[in-house]
Amino acid sequence: MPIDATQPYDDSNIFAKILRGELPCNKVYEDEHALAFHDINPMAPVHILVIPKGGYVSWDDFSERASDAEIAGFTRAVGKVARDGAMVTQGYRLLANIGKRAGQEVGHLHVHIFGGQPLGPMLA
Ligand code: DGP
Repeated sequence: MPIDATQPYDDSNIFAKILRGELPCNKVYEDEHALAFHDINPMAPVHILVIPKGGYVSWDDFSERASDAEIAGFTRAVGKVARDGAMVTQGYRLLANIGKRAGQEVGHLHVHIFGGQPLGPMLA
């Protein structure tokens, strides 16, 4: 069920549990600001989620409340994961769903990285 991204951050969400080590994930990358892991339900040959270590509901919340260091660190981590996955030459897609109407299911900011095949039209 999509979440209301205007609500305050609630650390009972699945990705907060992954960050605390209470649930497993198939980790791709981790640093001070970010954790990246494979999506449990991949929609492309490469489908990785990158999440910030801090508790932010959505990109909206993150861009408003996160420090410059968190924003820089997280943004660089997304780029690094894509580069390390050698997706840059073939192209890839970044996507973040924000709120109910976009179908956001987990109330902790996550950026999807899709790649490994031609991706087709944006909203298909
Ligand atoms: P979104 O609709 O943007 O909120 O996407 C949520 C994504 O999270 C969806 O592609 C499936 C993925 N997901 C949900 N639960 C888990 C989980 O427990 N582990 C992993 N790795 N991915 C999950």
